Amino acid sequence: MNRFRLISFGVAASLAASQSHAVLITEWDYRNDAGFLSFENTNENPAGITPSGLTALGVDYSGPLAFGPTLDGLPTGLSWGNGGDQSSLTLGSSTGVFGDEGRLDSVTPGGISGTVFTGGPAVDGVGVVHSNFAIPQGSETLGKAVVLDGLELSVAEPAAYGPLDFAAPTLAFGIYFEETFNGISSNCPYGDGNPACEDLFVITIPTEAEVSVDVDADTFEFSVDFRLDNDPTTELGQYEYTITTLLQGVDVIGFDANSEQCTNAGIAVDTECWGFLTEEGQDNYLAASYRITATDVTEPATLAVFGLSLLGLAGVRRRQA
Ligand SMILES: [Ca+2]
Ligand SMILES: [Ca+2]
Ligand SMILES: [Ca+2]
Repeated sequence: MNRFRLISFGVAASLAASQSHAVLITEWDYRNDAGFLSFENTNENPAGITPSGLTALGVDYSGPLAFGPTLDGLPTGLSWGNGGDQSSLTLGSSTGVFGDEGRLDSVTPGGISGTVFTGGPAVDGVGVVHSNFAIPQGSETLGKAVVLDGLELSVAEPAAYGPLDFAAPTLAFGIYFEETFNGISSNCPYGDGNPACEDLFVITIPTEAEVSVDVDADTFEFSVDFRLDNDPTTELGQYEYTITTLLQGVDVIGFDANSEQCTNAGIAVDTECWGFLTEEGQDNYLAASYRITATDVTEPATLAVFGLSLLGLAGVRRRQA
């Protein structure tokens, strides 16, 4: 009994000691912008794909996946087709308001700034609109694009640590587009064929992200961890932060590893992949939002939380099987 008390006291004392100088960042200012790093038609050249807009928010790119000092100067829109009969992709921030069938009412092209609280609700980020309209036969169509998505954080609270700028891990998404034939809806490769065959975007995300998908809820999430200081004994190093990006508003579809869709998108062998289906004849809004959570890396409870998230992933896998 005495020994147990002694050990308990020892653990409590050491926890208290290790946490006495821990500083949790509770509030962040953020800037998020995204642009097309590259794009090509189905013949693997850029002919017939017209870029528009430019990223200009000055999002810092000095993170571990740096592509340059800032994200500025990348196109935010792509269009294909001729004259008045065009389809397009537009990167922009959503209002966060969902309209009929989960789709957004409006999107503002370009980046977005705001405030996000650690452990708080998700905040608006830069999403994408696919304006999906019939284009003339023989037109070039989009085949593949790479989107560079940058999130820059600076510490707002505690104020004593601000404004500590931090370039969160830079993400490069691959988008592989399949423009489907619209003629006979009973022969559609994907979706319900109403009002015509839905088009498909298979996405690839960086290997450092942890993916969690709920196909039934049409929610695609991925998380990336970061630290303000890699030394856990320092006051800023005791917490690891996780940025989770949520993509919502468009039907999510899963594909088996080594399927035609995953292989065409360049997904590694034996790796499942996911896509988004977009309806013909309308604007399809895929909204992006972010949330930030923190974990005390000095607490053994981290292991329990990690174990639970693995169980969650196992559940997702089972549902898709
Ligand atoms: Ca189409
Ligand atoms: Ca189609
Ligand atoms: Ca439909």
